[in-house]
Amino acid sequence: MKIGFLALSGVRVMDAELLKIGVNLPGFVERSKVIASLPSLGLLTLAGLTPANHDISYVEVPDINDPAIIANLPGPFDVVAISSFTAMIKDAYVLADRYRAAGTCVILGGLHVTLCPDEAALHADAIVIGEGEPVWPALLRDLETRTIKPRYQSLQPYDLADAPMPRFDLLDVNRYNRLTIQTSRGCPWNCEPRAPSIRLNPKYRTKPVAKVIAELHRIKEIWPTPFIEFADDNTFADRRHGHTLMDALIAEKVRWFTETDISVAQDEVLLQKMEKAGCAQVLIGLEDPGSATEGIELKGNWKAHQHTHYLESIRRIQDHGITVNGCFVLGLDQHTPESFDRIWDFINTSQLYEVQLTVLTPFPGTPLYTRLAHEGRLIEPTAWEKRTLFDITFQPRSMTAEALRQSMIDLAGKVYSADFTEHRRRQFVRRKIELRNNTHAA
Ligand code: B12
Repeated sequence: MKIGFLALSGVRVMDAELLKIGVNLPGFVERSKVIASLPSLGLLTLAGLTPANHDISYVEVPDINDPAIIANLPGPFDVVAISSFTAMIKDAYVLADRYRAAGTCVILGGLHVTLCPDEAALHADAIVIGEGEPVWPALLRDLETRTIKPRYQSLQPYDLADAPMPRFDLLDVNRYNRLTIQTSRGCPWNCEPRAPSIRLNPKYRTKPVAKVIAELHRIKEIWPTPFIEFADDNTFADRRHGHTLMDALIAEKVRWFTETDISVAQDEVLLQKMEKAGCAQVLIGLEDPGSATEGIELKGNWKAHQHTHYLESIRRIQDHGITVNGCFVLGLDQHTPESFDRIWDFINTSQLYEVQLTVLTPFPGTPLYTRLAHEGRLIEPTAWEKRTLFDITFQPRSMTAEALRQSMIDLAGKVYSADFTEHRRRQFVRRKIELRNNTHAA
């Protein structure tokens, strides 16, 4: 069969003013360029599980709203497999409907399909709920024997020891300035608004380090000095695995970025290993540096008790030459316009190298969505295209939606101004030089 693995590329923000801030300010231009160019690891993984007798290709469909793109869709294919995040799902449905109208069999899977299967089923010959690997081989066999079923669901957590080699070789590697490798799935901190791999299967699992390194070697075959992003929810949640991974990575001489939590700052040996292993940046969900994080995480409020040592932790990590990208969630129930002054003060004194401001986002299928729906606080409950982490899709508790939007715009204006961005960069470099001089002097 001729199979097309189709990803909808790029990033999205619907609110024109937030978009303008998002793409115009220096900190963001840099980041959005980087972000916009990552392939779909989910589809590359399924391609890796597809037997060689099939003729497969990986295609990124740039903008489905462009008539020229929709008129010249890639193909022809016998089957297309389309991946889904919530913000682009309506585009995915347009794409799916077009292919089906042309007689192509359409399989839909991914996060949004898992969260809203009944809706997705209206646009596909078959949908896959949950992780793709456990059901993909059977689904392909059913396609060959024309016995395809409307739904496939994987319930058991997939053992990452069995993970196939993603087909990085299908990529036009010149399009990307980083590539992803997944080292774990899930996160033990079950945060209320988060909608990543934990929603595919709740069990936290790690991939054997040898497999991670083998994937890196495969990437190096097509890109000898790659920049890697670990597509994890929390790379160091299993500390022992994290140490083993770092031990193996040191010899690889690559630069990389990942997401983790602030507790890595307490593990000096791990930080030393991360530095040696080429860690360029860690993204850490600080949510709100005040006690307002109370309630965001559903397991013991661990994050709420961390803010007192955030500043010290950020310094410790950055003293290892690893920049911290502090991620703040705006619009929490406790937030009033005054909270934004407090967040700004924190950012200003934190010496954070990079800052990510996002708005609380009720993704379907999350505890946050259920709670806000129950409280009647969702604005346009199914405006999936606005689930971008920037657009405001709910009624905040302690301020109006417009006040939240304006406060966000004002804060972003300060945080991403050319001067402050430059100041953050310089601070980091100055501290690096200071530490180096101290080491030489000692
Ligand atoms: C890398 C990444 C990106 C990359 C690459 C995206 C891509 N095309 O895959 C970029 C930077 C482009 C990106 C963009 C965006 N992202 Co993003 N991203 C991630 C990140 C960090 C890792 C995703 C990943 O690679 N997972 C690993 C792979 C293996 O998992 P997977 O894709 O889910 O695939 C598995 C299954 O879902 C299934 N599957 C997937 N597709 C298909 C298709 C078929 C046919 C089948 C059968 C199965 C199947 O099988 C796979 C293997 O089990 C996650 C956060 C995280 N830590 O998980 C956020 C995350 C996925 N992103 C998110 C968001 C919000 C966005 C943006 C909307 C941001 C924006 N404002 O533009 C855009 C939307 C992009 C789009 N085109 O739709 C949210 C999505 C929440 C949701 N419910 O939709 C997440 C969870 C982050 C968060 N804060 O919550 N993102």
